[in-house]
Amino acid sequence: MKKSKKVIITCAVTGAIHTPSMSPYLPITSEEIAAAAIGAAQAGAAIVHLHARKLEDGSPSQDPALFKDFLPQIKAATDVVINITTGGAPTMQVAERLVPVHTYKPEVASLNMGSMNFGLYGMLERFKNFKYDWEIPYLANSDDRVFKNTFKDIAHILESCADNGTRFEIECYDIGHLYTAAHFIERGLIKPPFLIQSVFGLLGGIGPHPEDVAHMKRTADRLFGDDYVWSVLGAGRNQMPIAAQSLAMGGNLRVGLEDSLWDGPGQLAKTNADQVKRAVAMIHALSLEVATPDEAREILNLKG
Ligand code: KMH
Ligand code: ZN
Repeated sequence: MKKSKKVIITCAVTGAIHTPSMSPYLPITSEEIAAAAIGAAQAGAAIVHLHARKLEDGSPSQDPALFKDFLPQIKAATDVVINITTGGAPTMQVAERLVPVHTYKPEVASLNMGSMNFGLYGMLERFKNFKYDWEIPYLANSDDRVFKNTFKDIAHILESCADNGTRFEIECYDIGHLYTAAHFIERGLIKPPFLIQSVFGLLGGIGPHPEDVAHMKRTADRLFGDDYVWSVLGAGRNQMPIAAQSLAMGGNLRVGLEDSLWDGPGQLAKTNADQVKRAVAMIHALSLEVATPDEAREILNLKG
């Protein structure tokens, strides 16, 4: 793992997993997404990971016109690194998922390293009073849905973005995804430093146990040596415990309402910045430092 005293905080401000009725604080409109990203950057996030949502019902959308409504606002107010999703939502086809990244050629884009079950079990029971027609089927049908990221899909994403200078946030939800990343590195389609984002605690992927975290890092160390920058995210209640484990092991972290709606037990996070502030406090408690966007650019060798 490439080590640094500076910890890179990524904030994923809205995503596509949570639905609007789960939290009044989930950013939906361009103003809300811009304000969330700017607030996260001001609190210490070096990178913001961005999805868009339809105004009328908060459903996930990869319409580049929606991104156009918040990207300039974020860029005008901060120097935060922009990271645009290529995951979109598990219901979308790859061609649709790629449009915003092809349009805006960001410094960073996500890249999901395998097809997987993406279980949203439990959310229907935990949350009530869904307001929009799409929310209940979106959650209920997750038990028969595959988040499709075949080798062909991954190669297409890498090849079609090859001239953009975009670095990928390589999302690894299980150990096999590290080996898939190694395969694409061997094919020359991904260049160092590799930003490995390990995802823990999503149903369908690796669990959040410290043994899982240790195994992920140990395997990444063996496959990528000093050529990779390691970041982690924990789903839901696992968010801060997973972040703490990464910090203790010299890694980086991702927070944000895409990954968890919570700011402590039973307490909905009112802003993305609240979660970033928790992460900053943990970093300082361990006598570590928070990377600025420019320091993140240097560590990750971004195009700037
Ligand atoms: N939703 C996260 C677990 C993407 O946008 O490409 C992973 C993610 C997917 O961020
Ligand atoms: Zn995402």
